[in-house]
Formats: sequence, C-alpha cells, structure tokens
Amino acid sequence: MGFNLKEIYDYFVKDGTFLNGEPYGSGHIHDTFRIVTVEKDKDDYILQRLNNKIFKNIPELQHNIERVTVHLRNKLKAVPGSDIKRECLSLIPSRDGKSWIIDKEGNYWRMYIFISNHRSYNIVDSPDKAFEGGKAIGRFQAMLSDMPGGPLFEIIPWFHDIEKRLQTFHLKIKENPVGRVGTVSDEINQVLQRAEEMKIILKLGEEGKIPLRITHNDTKFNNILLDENDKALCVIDLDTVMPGYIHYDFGDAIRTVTNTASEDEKDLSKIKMDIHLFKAYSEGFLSETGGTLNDVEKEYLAFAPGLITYTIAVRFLTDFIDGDNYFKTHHELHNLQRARAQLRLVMSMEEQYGEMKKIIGKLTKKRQKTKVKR
Ligand code: ADP
Ligand code: GN1
Ligand code: MG
Repeated sequence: MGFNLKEIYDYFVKDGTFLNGEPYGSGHIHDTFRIVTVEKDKDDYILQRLNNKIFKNIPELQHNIERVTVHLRNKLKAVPGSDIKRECLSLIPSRDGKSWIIDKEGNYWRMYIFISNHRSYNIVDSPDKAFEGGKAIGRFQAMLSDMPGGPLFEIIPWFHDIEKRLQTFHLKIKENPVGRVGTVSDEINQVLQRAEEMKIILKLGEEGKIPLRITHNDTKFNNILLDENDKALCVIDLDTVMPGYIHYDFGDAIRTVTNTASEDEKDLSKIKMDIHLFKAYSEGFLSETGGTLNDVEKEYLAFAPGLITYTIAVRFLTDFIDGDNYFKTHHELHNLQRARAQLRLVMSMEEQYGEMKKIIGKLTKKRQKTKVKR
C-alpha cells in the first residue's frame, strides 16, 4: 500500500512532527497506521483509511462517532482523576473542520490520538483480564444510556439480524459466484441445523420484551484496550455503535474473551469456551450493568454468545462462498478456516450452556440480594 502518510497526516490539525507511519493492529476492516511523531512529549496518532465499500455513508458514520465521543468525554470530565485522552477516543479535526478527509485518489481518512501505554489482546489468558473487559463494556453502555439527541444512524442496517444474515447466506449459496459451495457442504449443514433456534432474540425484540439500547456491536476483545496494569482503559472501534440489543455486545465479547484459541485457529481441537473466563467477564459486565437490565434480558444472556458466534460463522462462510469480498483475508481459505473455528466454538458453547445459565442465574440473584440489603 503506497500511501503518502505524511501528506495525509498534514491534512489534519495536530501537534507534533511526522516521524514515520507503519501498519498497526489486526482489524479486519480498515487500513490502520500508527503515526509516530518526532517529539517525545507530543501524542502519536492512529490514521485510518476507511473502508467505504462497507461503510457507505462516511459523514453519517463520523457523525455517530462524534456524538458518542463528545458524550463520553463529558461523562469522563465529571469523574475526578480520569485520563480523558486515554479513556476515550479523540478524533482529530481536518483543516476544514471535519472529522475526516478525502485524499486526491478519493480515499477517506480519519485520525485519532494514539492511546498511549495500552495493552491489546487477541486471546485472554486470565480471569482478571476477562473481568476488566466486562467492566469496560458495561461502563461504556452505562455511560451511553442517557446520550441526548435521538437515535444514532443505523450505520449498517440489520448488522446482527440473523434472519437477514441467513437470507444473504441462502442467496450466495444459490448464486455460487466462485464455485465454492460444493466444498463446504458440511459447514452449510452445521449452519442450517441451528437456524431456527437462533431467531429467539429477534422475536423477543419484536414482542417488546427486550429494549433497543445504544450498543457497540463489535465488542471483540481487541476492541477493548487495557492499561499498563491490565485494568479496563478504553473501548475503541466505534464504527458500529448504534441501536441494538444488549445480547449482541455481551455475546461478541464472550465469543472472543473465552475462546482458548484464535478466531481463525486451524487446529479445531484447540478451540474451547473457557467457563472460568465466561464467569469472570460476566461478573465484570454485570457489576456495571446488572441494575439496568430487565429480567428477560438477563434470562437470555447465556444464550447470546452462541448466537453471536453462530452469526459470525455465517458471515465468514457467506464471505468465503462469495469470493472474499468483505473481511480482509491473509490466505485463500482464511474465511473458511475462520467459519470452521467459529462453528467449533458454537459447539463448545452448546455443551456448556447449562453451566453458563447457572452462572448468570447466580450472579443476577446475588446482585438482587445485595441490592435489597442496601
Ligand atoms: P478495524 O475496524 O479494522 O478493526 P479499529 O478501529 O479497531 O479498526 O483499529 C484497528 C486496531 O488499531 C485496533 O484493534 C487497535 O489495535 C488499534 N487502534 C485503533 N484505534 C486506536 C487508538 N486510538 N489508539 C491506539 N490503538 C488504536
Ligand atoms: C470485524 O472491525 P473489526 O475487525 O473489529 C467486523 C465484526 C466482526 C469481526 C470478526 C464492521 O471487526 O462485525 O465480528 O470483524 N466488523 C464489521 O472478527 O463488519
Ligand atoms: Mg477493530
């Protein structure tokens, strides 16, 4: 990718002299670079070339992120001792006062302050980190629960709508655009076997039993930064913040926090949901949100990880069948490998569903009791 990062950097109103820019992180959507500045006492930056094939309306996308970050910053200002530059994403304005620019080639770019001294993990190896992840997402949702100004733009409609995702899946199987359908009949069957039961969250929403909240919708663990002591620091990747059900955020975090292997692990025998990490994340999450969730929301929390893991397996498999147009891939079978790994994780969650329900039941009851005592 031969971008002139210094030239793009100079479109923004920032502090610090460009020293160098390198690809950064392991996101599947944008092209992300870390910009290091010459001066030791000035911020570094994250510069992102936005994926406008996926995000078709960049002004609306940026508008959502501006609203969310302004609100979070105002909340943090009221908390003594908070480190706003590290606990909240800070967008850098362009010279014409927008939060993004379009370069000469028509690429969209935005820039954030680089959150210094953070730690980011693709695999979680301790209950403490899982607990902190749960706290970070819980706090994020609690802080956004009173954001003024009406609903956010629904930036990718039906993002976690499993009915729509399955419709697209069937369509791509029928089209078979690159002739891969015949090679994945086992995986297709695994998806079809479970399709009906996965619609329950949508049904509860339609019946008005669970409310739409402001959710993040992409709470995988590498979008939660921890600090140098592995304590909750900042929730990043705000592209998909929009109205959603609590189960989407809980489920996606559990999908990544509790997996004993990578999202795309080839050796399926390594993949398992670690129930201790499930418990720790749930404790952290409920410590921040437990009081605001209704009984039906709580009752279905244990169902959410299986749903989201299944949804993402369907998306990876659909993209494989479609010829890899959506997620960044690093080799020919990457999306298939990811889909297989996620389907294996679904099985592990199914095996431990009873245990997950017990844990949530105990945690939510415990909270009720302590509430009564106080
Ligand atoms: P994608 O949608 O492609 O996942 P992200 O916005 O999550 O893009 O950014 C990709 C990676 O860049 C993140 O996983 C994280 O490692 C890093 N990153 C993003 N924003 C920041 C920031 N403000 N400070 C430090 N690291 C960041
Ligand atoms: C993408 O942007 P990133 O890499 O954090 C995707 C998520 C998937 C995830 C799977 C906008 O997340 O929905 O769950 O990959 N983001 C978008 O790893 O589609
Ligand atoms: Mg990301």
